[in-house]
Amino acid sequence: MKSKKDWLFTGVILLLLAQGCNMPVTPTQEPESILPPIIEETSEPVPTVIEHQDMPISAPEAKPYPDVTSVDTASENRAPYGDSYENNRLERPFTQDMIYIPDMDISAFSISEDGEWYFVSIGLVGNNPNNASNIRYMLELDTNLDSFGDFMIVADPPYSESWTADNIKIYADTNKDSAGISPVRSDAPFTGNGYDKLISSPPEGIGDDFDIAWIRINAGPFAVVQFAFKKAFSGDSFMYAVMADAGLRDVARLDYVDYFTEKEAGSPVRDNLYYPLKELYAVDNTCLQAFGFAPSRFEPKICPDIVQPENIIRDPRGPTSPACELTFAVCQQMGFGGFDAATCSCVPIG
Ligand SMILES: [Ca+2]
Ligand SMILES: [Ca+2]
Ligand SMILES: [Ca+2]
Ligand SMILES: [Ca+2]
Repeated sequence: MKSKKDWLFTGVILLLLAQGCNMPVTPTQEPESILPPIIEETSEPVPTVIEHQDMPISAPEAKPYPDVTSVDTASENRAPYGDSYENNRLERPFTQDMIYIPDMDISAFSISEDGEWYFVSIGLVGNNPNNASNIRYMLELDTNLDSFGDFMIVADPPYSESWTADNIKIYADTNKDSAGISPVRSDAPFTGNGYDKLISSPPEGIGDDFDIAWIRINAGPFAVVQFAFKKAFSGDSFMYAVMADAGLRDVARLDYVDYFTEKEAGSPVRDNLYYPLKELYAVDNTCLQAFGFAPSRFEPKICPDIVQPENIIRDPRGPTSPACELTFAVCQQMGFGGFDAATCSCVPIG
C-alpha cells in the first residue's frame, strides 16, 4: 500500500512531466521535422538494371541494294533524283536551308542472318552517325506483307561501335494507318496516329524482352549503321525498309507524305515547282525489300529489281577517300561483275 508520502512523490513527478511537455525544446533535441521521412528514401527511382540474355555477335556478309545518293549534287544544294513524293520515296538528306548531311544519306541497305538474328545494314555516304544533326535511324518491318508497316525499330544517338539496346525503342501500329489510306500514295491531308504504341524501351523497363533489337555503327563500309533483331520477333517472311531522320523524328506521323501535301513538304529537286525543302526535310527512306518469300513485284512500295545501269554501288567513303575499301574480289562477293577503281565503285557485268 502506498503511503501518503509516496502519493505526494508520484504527484510531483506527474506534474513535472506535464510541465515538460510545455517546456521549450532544448538545443540538444532535434525537431522531428528535420529528420528525412523514411518514405522518401524508399521512393527514390531505382534505375532499371537490364540483364541481357541474348546478344548478337557478328553479321554475315550481305549483298547491298543501292539507294540514290545526293553527294554529287550536294554543292548545288539539290538532290539529283530519287525523291518521288507521290510514291513515298524521299531523298532529302538536307536541312531546310538545303545544306547536305552526308551522314544521313543512305547509299545502300542489306540483310543477312545467322541462327538467331537478322542483321540489317545501312551504308551511308558519310561515316559519322553521331553527327550533331541528331540523326535517328529506323528499321520498318511489315510482318503481314500488306505494305503497311507493323513495327518500327527506332534508334537515337549516341551510337557506339559495340552492340547496344540502350538507345532502341520499338513502336507498333495498332490500327493499320502507318501508311495512311493508300500504302504507297500520299494521302495528305490525313489524320491518323501512325505508329501509336511503344512496345519496347529497355532503358524505361518497357516490354517483356529487352533483347529484341540492337544497334552498332561502323561495322563495315556498307554497315555504317547496323541493326540486329531476333528472328522470333519478325517471323520468317516479312518486308523491311530503312530510314534516316534528322527532321521531324515523329513516328506518330508516318508515313510523312500522308501528313503534308507536296506543296507543304517542299522538294529537293531543283526543277520541281515546290523546291526547296519546307516542312519535310532531313529525311531519307528506301523502298521495301522482301525477305523469306518471292515477291510478285506488284506489292506497294516494293523495291524494283535492279535494272542496269543503276546497278552501281560506291564505297560510302567514295573516291575521295584515301583508301577505297572496295576491290574486284569484294565486288564479286557482293554479286557485281566488275570494279571501277577510278570511282571506287562496283559495276554490273558488262
Ligand atoms: Ca539516299
Ligand atoms: Ca503490315
Ligand atoms: Ca499513304
Ligand atoms: Ca496507328
